[in-house]
Amino acid sequence: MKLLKKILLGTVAATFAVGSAAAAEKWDMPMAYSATNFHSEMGVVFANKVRDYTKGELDITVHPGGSLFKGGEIKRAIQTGQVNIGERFMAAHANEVPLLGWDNLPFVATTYADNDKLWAVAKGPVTKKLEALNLVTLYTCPWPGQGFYFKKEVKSSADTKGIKFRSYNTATATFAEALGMVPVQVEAAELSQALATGVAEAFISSGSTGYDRKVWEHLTHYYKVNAWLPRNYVMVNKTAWEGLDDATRAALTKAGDETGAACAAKSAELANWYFEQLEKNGMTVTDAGPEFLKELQAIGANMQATWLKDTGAEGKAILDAYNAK
Ligand code: PCA
Repeated sequence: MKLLKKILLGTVAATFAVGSAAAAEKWDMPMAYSATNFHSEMGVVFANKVRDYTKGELDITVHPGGSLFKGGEIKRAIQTGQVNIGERFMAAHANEVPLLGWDNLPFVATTYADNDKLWAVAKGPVTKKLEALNLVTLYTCPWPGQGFYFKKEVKSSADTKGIKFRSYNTATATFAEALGMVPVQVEAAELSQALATGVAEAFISSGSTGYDRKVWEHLTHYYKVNAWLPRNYVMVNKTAWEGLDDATRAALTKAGDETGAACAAKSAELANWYFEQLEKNGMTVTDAGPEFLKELQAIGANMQATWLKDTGAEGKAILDAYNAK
C-alpha cells in the first residue's frame, strides 16, 4: 500500500513538473517599507520590467510594508531560500558585516552625487561580502538625507538627554547614546505605533519616512542634518540566481540597472517635497543650529573612526578611493 502511494505521488509530481515547465516561474519579493513609498513603487516598476524582459517567464509579486516578512527578517529569508528575491536597508546589516555600513558614515557623502561616488568605490567590495552571504545584489537606491525628528526645539545635546529614540540599526543607536538618548530599535512599519504609545519620542530618518508615517501626529520639529543617504538594496538568493539561464539573468540585470537609476532620481526629486509636506502638516523644518551641528559632527567623526577600526584595510581603501575622486 505504501509503495502504491509513493508511485501515485510520483506520477502526480511528474505531471506537475511537465505542466509547470511551460508556465511562468513565480517569485515573491518582500519589501520592508510602505506600499506608497517610492522604494516600494519602484519595486513594482522593477517587477513589471522583469515580466516584460522575460516575456512573462519570470513573474515577481511585490509584498511591501513588511507584509510577507518583517524588515528585520527579509535578508535571512532570501539567504535561506524561503524567498528568491527581496529588498532591505543595507546598513541594517552593518552589525553582522561592518562594511555594509559604508553608506551610514556621518557627513562623508551628503549629496546624491557624492553618495553615487561613494557607492562607485564601495560597490565591488560590498557586493563581494554579500555574495559570501549567498546574496546577489541587483540594484540599490538611496533614501533622502537623514535628519532628526523631535517633539520640541533642540539646540544642543543639553536638550536631548533621556529622550527615547527610535534607531534603525546599531550605528543610529550609537549616535543616540552619544547624545544622551535611550535607543530602541523599531522598524519603519511600526514607527507610528511606537510614537503613539510613547515607546519612542524622537528618531533619525529622511523626510520620506516622516511623511509615510504621518509623524506630525506626534512630533513637532525636524532638523535637516543631511548626515548620510543610506541605501536599500534588492538582492537575489545566489543559488536561485545560478539556477537561472543567461537570458533571464540578463533580463534581471537590465531591469535592476534601469530601476536603480530611476529610483535614485525619484528620491532626489522627492527630497524637498517631503519637507514641504511635513511643514504643511504643522512641523517646523529647519537646519540644525550651529551648536547641535558641531556636536553631531564630533559624534560623526567618532563613528567613522569606529567603522574604520571595524572594517580595517577594506574600509580604509573605500574612503581613500572616495576622497581621491
Ligand atoms: N527611512 C528608513 C531608513 C532610512 C530612511 O530614510 C527608516 O527610517 O527606517
